[in-house]
Amino acid sequence: MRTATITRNTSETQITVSINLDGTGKAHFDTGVPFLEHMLDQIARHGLIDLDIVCKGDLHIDDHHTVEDIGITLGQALKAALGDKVGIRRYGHAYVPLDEALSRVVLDLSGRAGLEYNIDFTRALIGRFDVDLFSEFFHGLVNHAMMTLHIDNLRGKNAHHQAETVFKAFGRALRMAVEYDERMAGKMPSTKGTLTA
Ligand SMILES: [Mn+2]
Repeated sequence: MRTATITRNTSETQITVSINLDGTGKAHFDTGVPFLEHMLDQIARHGLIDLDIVCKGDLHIDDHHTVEDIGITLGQALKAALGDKVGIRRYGHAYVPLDEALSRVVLDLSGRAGLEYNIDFTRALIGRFDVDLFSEFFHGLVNHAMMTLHIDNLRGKNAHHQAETVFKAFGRALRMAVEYDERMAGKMPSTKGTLTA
């Protein structure tokens, strides 16, 4: 089982993330930001990744530090759990619809940080949640997981649907990329010989 637990403490947030890439989609969250938890649950369920995330953040200010720092810590946990990446598929992609909304996520566990983020949200708020924070979340995640991530919401009218299709597609794409490929067994999926340098 590829697992990791990372604790990250700053004056703004105290976070512990536990991850199992070979899980069943079991999830537990205690972050104080319900809509983010609804999105993290999509990553776990559709990625078949077990996730336990506990965060005490400065929510009296706003959700910003909590959402960004959960992205950072999840990225660190993902990188640690992936280890040397021998035998994995490395690339993943998925299209996910939800009613009128459709999103595409393509990723490469490349060892390099890069984010192309294209979501034109139709509203600034989903309930109490500021949609600007999704960009902060994914920047934090790719910068610490060291992955290349292309996110495109291709269409959508309902902002909840726009966000949910992105997170479901991210979960699906991540599942594909971290999966072991029988034909790649014992091999590094790179002609460079490493995906961690
Ligand atoms: Mn929903």
